[in-house]
Amino acid sequence: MTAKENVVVSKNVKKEVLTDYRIVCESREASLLGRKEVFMGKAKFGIFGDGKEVAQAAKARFFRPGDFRSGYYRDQTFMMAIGELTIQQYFAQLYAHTDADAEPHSAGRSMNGHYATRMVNEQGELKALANLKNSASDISPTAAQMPRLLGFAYASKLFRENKELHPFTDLSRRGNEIAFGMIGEASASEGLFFEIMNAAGVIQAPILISVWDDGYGISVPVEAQTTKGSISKAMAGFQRTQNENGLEIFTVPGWDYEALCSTYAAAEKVCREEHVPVLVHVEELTQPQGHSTSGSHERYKSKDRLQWEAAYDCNLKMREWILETGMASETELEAIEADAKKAAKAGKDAAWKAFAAEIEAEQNELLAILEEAAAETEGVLEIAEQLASVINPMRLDAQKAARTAARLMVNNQSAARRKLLDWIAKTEVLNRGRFNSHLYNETKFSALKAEAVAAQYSEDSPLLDGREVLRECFRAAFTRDPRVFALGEDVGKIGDVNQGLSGLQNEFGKWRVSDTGIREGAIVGKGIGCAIRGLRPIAEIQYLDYIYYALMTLADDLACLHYRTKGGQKAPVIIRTRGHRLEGIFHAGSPLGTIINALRGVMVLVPRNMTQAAGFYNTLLKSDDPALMIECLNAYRLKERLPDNVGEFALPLGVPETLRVGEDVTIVTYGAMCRIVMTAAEELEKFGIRAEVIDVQTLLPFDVHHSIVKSIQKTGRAVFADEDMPGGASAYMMQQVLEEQDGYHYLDSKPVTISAKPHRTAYGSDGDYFSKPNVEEIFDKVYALMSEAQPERFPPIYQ
Ligand SMILES: Cc1ncc(C[n+]2csc(CCOP(=O)(O)OP(=O)(O)O)c2C)c(N)n1
Repeated sequence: MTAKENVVVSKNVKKEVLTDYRIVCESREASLLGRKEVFMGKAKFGIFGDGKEVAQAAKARFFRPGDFRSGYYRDQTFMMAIGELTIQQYFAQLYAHTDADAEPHSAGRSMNGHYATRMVNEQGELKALANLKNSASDISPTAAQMPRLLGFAYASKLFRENKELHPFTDLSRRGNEIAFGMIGEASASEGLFFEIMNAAGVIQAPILISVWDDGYGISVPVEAQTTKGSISKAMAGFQRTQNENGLEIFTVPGWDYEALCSTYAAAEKVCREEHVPVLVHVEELTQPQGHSTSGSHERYKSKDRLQWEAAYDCNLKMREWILETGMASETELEAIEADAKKAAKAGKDAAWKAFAAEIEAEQNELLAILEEAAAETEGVLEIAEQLASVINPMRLDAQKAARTAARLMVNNQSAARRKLLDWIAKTEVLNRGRFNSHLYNETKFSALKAEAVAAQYSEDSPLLDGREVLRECFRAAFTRDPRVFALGEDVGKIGDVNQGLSGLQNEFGKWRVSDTGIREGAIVGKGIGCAIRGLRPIAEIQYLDYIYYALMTLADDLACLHYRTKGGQKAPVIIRTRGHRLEGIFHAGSPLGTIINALRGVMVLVPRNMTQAAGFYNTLLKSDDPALMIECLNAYRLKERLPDNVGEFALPLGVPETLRVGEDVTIVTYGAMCRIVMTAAEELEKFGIRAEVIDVQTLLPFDVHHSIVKSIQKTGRAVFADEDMPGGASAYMMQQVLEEQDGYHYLDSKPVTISAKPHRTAYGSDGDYFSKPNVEEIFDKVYALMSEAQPERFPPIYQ
């Protein structure tokens, strides 16, 4: 379907059109200058939005306060048109200015073209997003913007359909907000694109996505990317009909301003009013400067194609159209173009000045110190001269100079050396703030600052299945806060495959406890998008083994969101899953090494039972860090006592629990291994070996008070046991305790890790026994450790 209506030329229309023309010209000038800056060595890399300006300006006309964008690195014109990107900020990002006031999109952390709006204030509170124009924080992997795009749209669905959310007017106007998506046509080859578009069609989520089609994914043409060489043709089966839900699909040339405006007007209406997802395939776009500063497009585009691109440059076509309509004269347009050039240059110059001034100030301070030091230490003068001669210096130049000089001055006790060391210490703190802060929440909403509340038991506390303890925790959470909801495969009707949520859909309704299709990327995306919009999702991955489908989104989007916005956005989603031992290759996963290394930035919790899990859920729901909760797959039917305050008790994160006191050896473990290690410890006791068993409870954060080292001070021996592969999370725990906590000081024996075999778990009880650590293996390895130290007392068993 194409929608092209005549735009009636009135004074207002003329003003709007010329405003758009100014924006597209400024954006183009910024792109042209940006490329030059990279080639002059003032920035490392550049990727620009030239060739997509007109379509973006047209689309931006329909972006309202409360709406959300989830797009990619070509969207500069859109961001400028909605008023969320100034030219100065554009260049500040290109230079990697680390000041969030100068570069609010990422505080210099993301490469250029990666936009975001700041949704969280300095105190860590969410702003009134319903009144703001909001943009997700862009990431580079192609199509990675899709999962959270669905989440933004799903939140609108919830805000509209769930009446309990209507009072949250700061967050939504009853779900009238659209999620604006943008993606390149080649990126639409990714699985996530199809997964998310399918999900949007199923749930009828208000996504308005544009596919910017310039015919190439870097050098590979669209015919090699997409069936039929056209995403709108390939997606035609998703088109809604009179009787069936689906998507509304439009196609429109990307150089036809008038057609673009009318297409987006029609698209917005159906999307906003009816919550119908819309795909706008914007064809015939160009890329005047090629893909990025990494290479030139002349290498792979034919002469004909290049000629066509020059003739169909969208800015040029818009200009021709304005002249044709008589809306403005050649002279008026020339004036706009000249102004745009000036504005781009002024923005660029101001950004560079601000960026360079900070670096210069720090460098000048150092140069003064080095000059003083040069009088007494040979070689320092040369260092200072070299630093002073660097063109466009970076902070690293000053650091290198300072540290090289410090080496030369190691035997010097002068005042100049003191000043130099102070400068190094001071800038170390500053640079930590610039480059290493905000991996986790640093405000009062940090999960580490949530108040702990002890579990209370009375004589009446019933003994229940573990899954019932969890269910009572969830019931309390749903009752307490209407923003809390759970979703996932089999979560709704049957209350999850282990019935931790059973009956809760009946009690709270289908918008609070919802089934989803089998699409882990979409589940996690819903969680992330809804959490960014101020809701409190518990998004379930049915088994830990299936997290890999979502791992890319969790790692690339969720885990680094807080870091890459320097605290400008937060997504307090809880990813709930279950893992460790059960059965076979795909239901016994415990790849915690993989997970904790992929997900720094997410709290990773490994409770040994459902009561501990409940206590952690309560803590997480009071705070704003995202978390992955791994419940023990084989423990839902084990009996646990229900705390009387199941809805309030809250366990602190990063605080291990000693499950058994001993003096001979410390065994550090977590999750389902706790019970196995405890049984082994009982066996060891029979042979006079007293093992101290510590459950770390959370891997990220890990033992924040360094309590485990105290146990090793006592025992002199450390064993780290889990079900991960060799060198996985057991090695991580060893590194944390022996290196971070200086545990190596106290060791009398070699440290030991006990893990699963380096293959997946074979099926059946024997498969489990011979693949995962078992009681006998733990016994033998601990016994061998003691035998090595005291062979008379503990003679070798197998020799
Ligand atoms: C997952 C992933 N694979 C590869 C890349 C490298 N890459 C960056 S952009 C790009 C081409 C994207 O083309 P398209 O989606 O058409 O967008 P365009 O750049 O043309 O606007 C590729 C392959 C990437 N960023 N992410």
